[in-house]
Formats: sequence, structure tokens, C-alpha cells
Amino acid sequence: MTAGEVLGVGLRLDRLRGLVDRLLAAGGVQGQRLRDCGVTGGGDVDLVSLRRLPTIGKRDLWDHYPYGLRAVDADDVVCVHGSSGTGGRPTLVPYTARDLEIWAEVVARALAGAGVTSRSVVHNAYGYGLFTGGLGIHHGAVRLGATVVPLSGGMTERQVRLIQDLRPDVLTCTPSYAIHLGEALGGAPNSLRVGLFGAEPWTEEMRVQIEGLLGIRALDIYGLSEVIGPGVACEALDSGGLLNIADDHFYPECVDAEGEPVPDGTPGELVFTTLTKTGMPLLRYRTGDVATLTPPTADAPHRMSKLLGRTDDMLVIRGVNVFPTEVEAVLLADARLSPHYLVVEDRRVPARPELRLAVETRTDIDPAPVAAALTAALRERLGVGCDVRVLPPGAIPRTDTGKAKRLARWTDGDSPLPGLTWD
Ligand code: DLL
Repeated sequence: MTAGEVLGVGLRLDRLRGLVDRLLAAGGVQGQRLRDCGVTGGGDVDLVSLRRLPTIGKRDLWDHYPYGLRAVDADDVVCVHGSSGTGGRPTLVPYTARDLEIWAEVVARALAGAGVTSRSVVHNAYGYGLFTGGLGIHHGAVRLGATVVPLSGGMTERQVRLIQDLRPDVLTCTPSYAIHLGEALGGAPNSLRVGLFGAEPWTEEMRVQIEGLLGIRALDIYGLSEVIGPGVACEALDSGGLLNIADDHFYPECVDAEGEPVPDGTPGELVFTTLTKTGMPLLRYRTGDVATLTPPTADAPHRMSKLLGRTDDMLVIRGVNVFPTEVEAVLLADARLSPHYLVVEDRRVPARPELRLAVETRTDIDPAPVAAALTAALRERLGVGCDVRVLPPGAIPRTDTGKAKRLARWTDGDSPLPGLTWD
């Protein structure tokens, strides 16, 4: 057996060629773009020349809303998922029965990598609905034969009660909700062993907090509705802090701002090609998510780092690039501060953008020394000044459903944190 066969290169190539044939046959915008660059069939492409094929982005999805990128008959669509997206413009994704199979398979794989078995009880507190978190984890847990408790988000008291009564060993939810739940459990012993957290950015410092609060291993799960939902990549117990990418279904690349490949291990924008999906297959989808990529080995698929940020939540403050996750890493290093915060990019005076941060203390203490220490630590780490407001416990609004809002762009109007004036 050659190395190529070990890595399944042949399988991926066949799937890529099949995808190109399907896109050409569907006759949509992706097929047209392929024809425009001279591709007449799957046989014209391979995994190396893939990088020269056209990309597709969120704007294309919006331009062809709601179903313009569907590549099958409406009859073959069995459900729709998506995300509300920035600026209220939803992104909708049609799934076929085959897509649901693939989704269950990749999520089951992710759960198995975290040690979940058919004997496990999975407390699933990702939101159920259009959002892919709840149902995606659900499909995967059912596929594994585990018992899934479909809590969805919110009603924290009921969640606490069911954790105590049903004794789940696995928790799945956003990392911010894991902290919220951990605080609500109040340090009481619980049966949880491992958690799969994702759907929003979180840092190593947040991992330490979650693991401490809940007494579990906290693993990172990544995905996006356009590609399938959770399960595109996931950390395993033994993957050394990297996320295994399900690259037999979602072939990854990592590119710079011009779309050129970056060297292995260099941060860049993740681009995925859905090799097997049928409802809304995507060739070279630019995710806007920034991470590093590690090539496959004989024992491991492509792996990605934890997300470092997004190309579009990157703040540029007086020429300095700042990802909100860097701010989080600094503030979580101070045990006096809670993990609830809001980063504000204040561009009310366009020529004088300001970085601002509202945080809260864990307990009622004098905020002044905390603010001074945090301001100094942020300047040191980010290389740019940050106006810090340290508020009492509970001052930052919580989200107990959906994703935490940790970044606000302020160009005019009222303060993004009601009641807090910054001037
Ligand atoms: O958030 C899918 C998902 C659900 C992933 C549950 C993990 C767990 P969307 O709502 O389409 O899908 O949002 C996708 O969320 O492009 C990233 O910017 C961000 N994101 C997802 N997972 C992570 C993660 C789901 N582990 C967008 N770390 C993506 C950081 C993440 N950001």
C-alpha cells in the first residue's frame, strides 16, 4: 500500500472530481465559474490544481438567497439549517438525506474522539432549531448509540436539575454557556467527564476555567452551517490540542488575503471544499475563519489549530491588528475577573478609533487596581492602548441561548452597553 493510499488521497481525489461533475451538471453559479476557467469535467482537476479554481463566499450565498446554490431538486431536500448571520442577513443551507447521513457520521466521529460511547449520556445544551448546534450534535450522538438529552439552550435551572438527576457524562454547548452552567451548578460534584464546546471563539484560558469549574476535559468542536454545522473538525482526547478535520468530507486549504496558499503552520483563512455534500455543495468556500493548518500524516488527517479569529472580526486599531480572543486571553489570566466581557471598537470619530473593554469582577472588590493592572497587561500584549471599564459582578448581559456577543462595533448612536457611557 502506498502512502497515498494510506492517507486516502485517491478517495479524496475521486470525490473532488465527482463534486466538480455535480456542480457542472447543476448549472448554477459555481458550475458557470468552473466553465469560465476552462473546466469541462472532474477529470480536469486534482487536489493540487484545486488552489487555482474559483472560490465562493458568504456574499455569493446572500446574493443567491434563499436557495440559489442548491444543486438538487427541491424534492430531494429534507431540511434546512442556517445562521442568522451578521446584519440580520440569514444564510440558509438545504440538506438532502445523504447530507444528514454525512453529518451524523462526522459528529459521531468527533464524539468518539472525545471518548463518547454508546453507554454515554450526552447533555446537549446547544440550541435546537435553524442553528446547526443542537440537531447536529443530536444526529451524531444518536448515530453513536449514546443517550442524548435534548435540552437546547436556556432555562438554566432545569438544566442543572437534569444534570443532577440524569448524571450525564458528556456536555455539549457553547463555551460561554458551559461557564454559566458551571456557575449555576455552584461547584457541586457532577457526573460530567468531557465536553465539546464550540460555535464561538474561546481561548486556552477559558478552557482552564471550564475544566476547573466542571471538573471535565474541555474539547473544541468547530464547524459552520455553510459547510455542514458542527463536526467539520474536532479536538480528540489524543490530538495534542489540534482539531482533526473530517477531510474525507471537507477538504481544507489555508490562504492569505489574496487567496494564495500560506505555508503549513502559518495563520490564514480556512477554505473548505465539501467533497461529498449534495444539497448545497461548495467548492472552495472562504470561511473568514483564521487558523493554522497542519498537513495529514500516516496516522492523522489534516489538523487545524483552535481558531485565532475571523478575517472580519479582526480589529485594526491605529494600525495594530487585534483579535478579541487576544483580549480574552489577557483578561482571563487575572483571577479577579469573570469571563463575561464586551470588546467595543469605537469608531464614532473615524480618524480616532478607540479600543474599549467592559469587564466585570467575580466578587465585589475595588475595581481601580484591577483596571490599572488590566490596562497595562493589554498594552503589553496588544501593543495598543485600551480603555478599560471594570464593572461589578453581573453587569455584563448574559446570553443563555445562542452565541455570546463579545464584540460590538460602535459607529454612532447609543452605547453598546446600555447605561455605560465611555466619554
Ligand atoms: O456555529 C456550528 C457549530 C455548532 C460549531 C456547534 C460548533 C458547535 P454557524 O452558526 O454557521 O455554525 O457559525 C459558524 O462560528 O465560521 C466560526 O466563526 C464560529 N465558530 C464555530 N465553531 C467555532 C469554534 C456553527 N470551535 C461560525 N471556535 C464559524 C471558534 C467557532 N469559532
